[in-house]
Amino acid sequence: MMIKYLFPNLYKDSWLEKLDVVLGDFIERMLPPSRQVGTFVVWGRPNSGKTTFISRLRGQELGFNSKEATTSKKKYKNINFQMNDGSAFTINEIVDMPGTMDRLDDWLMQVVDNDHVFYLIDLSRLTDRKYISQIEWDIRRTIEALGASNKERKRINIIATHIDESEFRQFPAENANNILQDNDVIRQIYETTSEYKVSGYVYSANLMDEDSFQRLMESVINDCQK
Ligand SMILES: Nc1nc2c(ncn2[C@@H]2O[C@H](COP(=O)(O)OP(=O)(O)O)[C@@H](O)[C@H]2O)c(=O)[nH]1
Ligand SMILES: [Mg+2]
Repeated sequence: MMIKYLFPNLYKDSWLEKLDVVLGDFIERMLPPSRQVGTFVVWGRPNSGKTTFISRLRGQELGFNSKEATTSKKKYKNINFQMNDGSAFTINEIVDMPGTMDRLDDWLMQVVDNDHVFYLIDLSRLTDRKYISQIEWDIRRTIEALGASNKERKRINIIATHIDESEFRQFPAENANNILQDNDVIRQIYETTSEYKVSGYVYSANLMDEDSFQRLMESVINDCQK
């Protein structure tokens, strides 16, 4: 720990080293244990918020690299995330993938291999017919893959981002989900999950807002335990 760096010459084999180990142990035990939540894989069409979502989890500054599109698959290990209520969780691995269509097959394999599956949709684009048919296609394929993999107990977690730029922005966050369920596109998604007997849930958030992100992760992590 610290002592090693403050007194490097005195440190080795001295009582300082023993004290250091004891202090380290003590501090470790005082910290709340971090829940291990398994591996995450995140996908969605370009600009749905994948990089922003992962940057927030990694405690990275937003916008640092979100301007440029992710062009290759990136994996991050052991992400520790501290919640505002003092609890913490560790994501064992998180996979960030390019949002381009040619990644669909790669995604479908990741869906089978990872513990938690997150597909992001941009709520502000739910009026764009072309976008709707793209996400409905991706989601149907994802649900099929889950259903066919003997992993149907695994959920599809849909995160509806950009709520602040959507028609749902005027509703208080705690009602957003009830209102969302009345939307045709969202209802269609729920119908697809029940058609394939795969469970799924649609969360919503403004990823640019710290509080909204915290609320989102509270529900997500709570549901990860089940
Ligand atoms: N207003 C708003 N902007 C967002 C939200 N999520 C992401 N953005 C912005 O949308 C753009 C695309 O996000 P990014 O994370 O790069 O998407 P990716 O292409 O899926 O990785 C960036 O300019 C983000 O700052 C959100 O919930 N609300
Ligand atoms: Mg990206």
